Amino acid sequence: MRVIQGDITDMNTDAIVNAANSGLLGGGGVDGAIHRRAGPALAEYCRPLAPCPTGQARITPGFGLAVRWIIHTVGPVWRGGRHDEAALLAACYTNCLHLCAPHGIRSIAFPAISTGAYGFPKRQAAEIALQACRSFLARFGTELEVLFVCFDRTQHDIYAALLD
Ligand code: AR6
Repeated sequence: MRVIQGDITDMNTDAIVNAANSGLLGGGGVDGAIHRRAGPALAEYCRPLAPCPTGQARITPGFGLAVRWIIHTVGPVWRGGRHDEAALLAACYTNCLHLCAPHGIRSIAFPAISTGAYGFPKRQAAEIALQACRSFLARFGTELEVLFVCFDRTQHDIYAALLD
């Protein structure tokens, strides 16, 4: 597991993860950036895969992106922490990772799901992300490379400190 600062649409891992909404047709933030660079064929492909419930994941080709696969997951909207937000966020990471082996994915890049428009506290979200991925790797995925791509310095430094 590694953290880097950057734009997830520049990654050349086997797969990148999109922080989508249940409609899967694009939006703002990382979702908007991915749909813009992948092109309109992505939304067309996504249409029959919707709705995607919170915590679950759907896989599509990468279309105009350098990656072979995009895994779309829907993070929870932060509503104070008593609405199962932590478990749902952990499920996002775990469900994305479960799609890797069946699709031959050996490297995957995650954004900080739910920490933008959905308002999840950044440090808690990073702890959940790392914990979910760490448990998954311990159980199944010794070969899998997991990258956390942080758009801003603050988020990067939170991950870096936790990974240390
Ligand atoms: N690369 C990496 N990280 C990014 C990028 C990028 N290009 N752009 C933003 N981030 P958000 P959410 C970071 O809002 O909170 C959308 O409208 C950003 O700094 O993209 O899960 C969807 O359609 C933040 O840390 O996703 C949904 O409706 C993190 O990505 C909703 O927002 C997540 O921010 C999902 O909200």
